[in-house]
Amino acid sequence: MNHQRRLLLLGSAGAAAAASIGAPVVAATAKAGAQIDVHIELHAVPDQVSVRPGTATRVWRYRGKLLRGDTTALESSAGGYLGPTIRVRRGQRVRIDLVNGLPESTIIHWHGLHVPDDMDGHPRFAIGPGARYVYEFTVDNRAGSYWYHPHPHGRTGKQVYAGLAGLFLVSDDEEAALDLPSGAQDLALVIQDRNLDADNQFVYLDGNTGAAPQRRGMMGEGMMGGGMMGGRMMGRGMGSMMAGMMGVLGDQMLVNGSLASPRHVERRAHRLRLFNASNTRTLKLAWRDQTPLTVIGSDGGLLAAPIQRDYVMLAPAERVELWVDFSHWPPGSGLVLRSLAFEGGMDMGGMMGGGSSLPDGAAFDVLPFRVGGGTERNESPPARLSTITTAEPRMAVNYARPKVFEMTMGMMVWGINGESFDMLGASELETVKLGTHEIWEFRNEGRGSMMGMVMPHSMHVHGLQFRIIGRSVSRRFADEYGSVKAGFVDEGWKDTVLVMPGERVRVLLRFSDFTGLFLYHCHMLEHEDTGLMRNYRVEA
Ligand SMILES: [Cu+2]
Repeated sequence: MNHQRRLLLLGSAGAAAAASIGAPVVAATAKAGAQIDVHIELHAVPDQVSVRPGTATRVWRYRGKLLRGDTTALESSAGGYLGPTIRVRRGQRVRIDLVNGLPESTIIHWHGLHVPDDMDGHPRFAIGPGARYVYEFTVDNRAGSYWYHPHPHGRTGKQVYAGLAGLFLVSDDEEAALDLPSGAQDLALVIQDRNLDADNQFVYLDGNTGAAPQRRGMMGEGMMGGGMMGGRMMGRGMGSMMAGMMGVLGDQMLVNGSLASPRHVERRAHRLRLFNASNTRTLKLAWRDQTPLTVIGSDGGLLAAPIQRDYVMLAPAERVELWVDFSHWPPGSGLVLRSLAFEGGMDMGGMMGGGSSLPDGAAFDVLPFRVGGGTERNESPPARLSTITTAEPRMAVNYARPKVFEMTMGMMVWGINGESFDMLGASELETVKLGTHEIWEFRNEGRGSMMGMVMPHSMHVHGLQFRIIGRSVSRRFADEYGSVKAGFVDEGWKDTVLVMPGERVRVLLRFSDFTGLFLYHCHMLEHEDTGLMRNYRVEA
């Protein structure tokens, strides 16, 4: 496929032009006549939902329609604003039509999936209001907990905050043979922090999100700098500008798109799939009673075997799967999933935080559970879960010279190696050969930052799953690092990795099947939107 030609046909300008004449934009790698197993239409639309008692919250959300396939392939979310959960099996051919019912352009990214570049939701494919983008791909991922969300350049943070996100769960034969907890015992929990005003509307940077026009009077247009003092609502001006770059934190925890209410669980084994879909906040998850966590999976599916952790770190876009046997607790007991305090989070002495009173790294309750009655079963997870090939750094073509990608800050703009986002550009360093392995090192040492300030980043690579092969931290940050390091789950396949202040993380990547232009970026969405995102190009 001639790359330049495809860009001409399918770039944003082309997409907009196609929309204006009503023609759907069909991704170039769609195969005419291929057998489709699942066909879904997703409409991105303004809506109103009950997020907490009182006035309904204006949101943007995905609404789905199943046009072909098993009825299990699409499940509407119960309450809240999340999009429908898409459930597919590895090997299925999927067609998904995105219909943009929003007043601005958008595009969907299938987070964690291995798909061709024009199916991946790169911002160059964003479509305007009223337009349709047709995705078609074969699900080639391991069983696991993936998700989908918008990816238009500069507006991903705002659109996700407004409510656009949904789950994409993949199953396969290897997983099915394990007979893991299913049905009501397979709980997906999407954790997001938000700020809500007194009228239950989301507050994002300089105003409310959602379909309604911003009510500037109420949002304190004149509150210039009010947010600097840690007020709930950021006015326009310096505080908003800084939060727009550093990140937006909320003080209200939402689970699956509504106020976290107690989950009633039976006294038996459960599979808990935890998603951190927050814009910027990192979680340090643990049971409040200090019962250790049994981890069975991460971003790219099941681990080789269950592992124990006292807590797990979960940066924005990371996932972790837990095995929990609730029969360990007496009937009627309550337990609480909590985020523990940690050092090294985004903190600028109360100046930051998008108006939240809850700093990054502060402790808070995420979700209470109520344990019901029932028989004691004492179930254990299977001792072997999956086949995970050993990561072999020597397979990398640059084994002797890992590529270094350093998170940098310029004049109010983020970057990688000093370069911010360039829609169609990729440097020589960012060019890789199809069929090869490479080692990349993400460095977070605060180069170019103001006042030596360094904050965590959540690095995500599109189009593949990678392996984490090494971490090191500078002495200056050793104490802060000590409060998080026991919570990493680096054993399995990953698409997103937390890189703490002062840290260097080495990953092993394989570029297979698809050439083209893919993204790698920080998944703290305000960082991404303000430049901490670049392309890499896979060449034949
Ligand atoms: Cu970041």
